[in-house]
Amino acid sequence: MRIDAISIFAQYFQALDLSLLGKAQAAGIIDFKAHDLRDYTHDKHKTVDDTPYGGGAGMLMKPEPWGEAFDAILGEDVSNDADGRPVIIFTSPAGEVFKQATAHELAQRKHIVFACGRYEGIDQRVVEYAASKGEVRLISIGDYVLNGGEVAAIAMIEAIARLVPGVIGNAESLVEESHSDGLLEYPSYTKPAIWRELEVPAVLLSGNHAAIAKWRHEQQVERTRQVRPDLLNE
Ligand code: JF8
Repeated sequence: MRIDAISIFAQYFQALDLSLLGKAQAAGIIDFKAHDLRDYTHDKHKTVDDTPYGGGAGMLMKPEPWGEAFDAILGEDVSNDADGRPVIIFTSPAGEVFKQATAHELAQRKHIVFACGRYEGIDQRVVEYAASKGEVRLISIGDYVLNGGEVAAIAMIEAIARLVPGVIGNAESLVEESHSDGLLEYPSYTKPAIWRELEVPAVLLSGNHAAIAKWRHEQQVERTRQVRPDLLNE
């Protein structure tokens, strides 16, 4: 799988060289590259922003550097077969909310490009232009306000990459996740059995695997009911 990210803060993506994705890159499973949008400017000041038509607060990202970045990264022409067509994700608080199901869908793709805005966002024509190069999606990581799309893209890349076969060391973790679909995790304990007078629930020390599975499922349902009742109706 190929993943590109376009941003004026390409250094953010160095976080992905750690752990998981770093190993997947070394193993050749994922080919990730962060691109500095300013490399696609031509003026002395590497300008990427300008004032909005119609007025309003703040600055917008101007279209020209984005157009050049997409041309360079995606080529002047793109394959039209559904499988190889890149998906271009604009991180946006106005997008559909990213879910585990979104991560599973995107983990099937061959090429994903993240367009990470800053300021008050990107000139809308950039979204239209990107649609001539691939499948465009506007995606948000949740209902809160960030200063730009980089942190959102990093979260999505980590969620997607760990679903790509060979990336996660522990294939069992993914199987277990798929069984506990839509519920919060049960509480977990390790040694010692008593720590600062706090005991591990006795059932976990019983060796009774059926009882343990039942207890864990009950914990999941109860936690979900208390903290995230919305998940029980999805
Ligand atoms: C941004 C560009 C976002 N969940 C989210 N909150 N805020 C953002 C976001 C994304 C892009 C830009 N400001 C300027 C905020 C996502 N995804």
